[in-house]
Amino acid sequence: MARAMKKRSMKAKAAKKPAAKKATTRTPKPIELYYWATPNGFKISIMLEECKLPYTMIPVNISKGEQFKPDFLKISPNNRMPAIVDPDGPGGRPISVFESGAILQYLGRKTGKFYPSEERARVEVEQWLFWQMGGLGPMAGQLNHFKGYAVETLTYAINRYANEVHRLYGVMNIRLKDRDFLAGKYSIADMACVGWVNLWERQGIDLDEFPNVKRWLDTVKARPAVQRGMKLGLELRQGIDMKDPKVQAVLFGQRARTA
Ligand SMILES: N[C@@H](CCC(=O)N[C@@H](CS)C(=O)NCC(=O)O)C(=O)O
Repeated sequence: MARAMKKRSMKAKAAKKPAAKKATTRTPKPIELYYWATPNGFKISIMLEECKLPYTMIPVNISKGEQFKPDFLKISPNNRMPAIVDPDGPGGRPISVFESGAILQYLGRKTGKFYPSEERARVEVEQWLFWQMGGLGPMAGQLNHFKGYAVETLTYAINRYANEVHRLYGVMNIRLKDRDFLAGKYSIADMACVGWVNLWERQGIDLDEFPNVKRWLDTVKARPAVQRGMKLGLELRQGIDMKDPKVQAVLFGQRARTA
């Protein structure tokens, strides 16, 4: 008797209990990475790998002009990769971001990783991130162009950019004299630079002149996520000749679009 009553009261209790919530662990939707295997592209593949964010890579073959496809231009109006679409953007709605520096900052804010929120630490990172975006990247890019791709040898242009790149390595070497990474701790600023510094040989730089940069490069390149990021999509570039006039016609001599 007592047992039966107990059973009934247990049943009644169970009836009062609110229905158990269904488990709501949903897998995050992958970020779409519009990408080609270049130092600017590596910045984002490295960050996605470092943060272990799920992503799908959508190749943008810049040697074939895929950066001019209307759907890509809606995401990246500057006809440059990398760009991302995050289906889980602010407010749960999709967001697209172009410009590698802005993407790194976005992913840093989204994950809280490699981009500190404390203002002083954040300013340290931003200074070196923008140093890369406005200095090392463009100067090394121009050097690469005049050294490797220009149809005529323009000594003045080569020297101008070679000197500037050399100067920038010097700035970096001094900065790294008493710290492991550009902003102290490993951050998006290091991710922005590694693909560019990795081209030191092609840039005509003697790394023995810049021992702190050399040590930094070895340390950053030893990270498994960096290795994965810098391998992404390399196979797609195989066999592309940047000196092919058809490729050069796509990439060089671009002028304003009207739409
Ligand atoms: N400031 C841009 C530069 C990106 C950039 O120059 N991307 C190159 C490849 S490294 C590109 O997409 N080039 C296509 C073109 O020149 O049409 C960023 O950092 O995202």
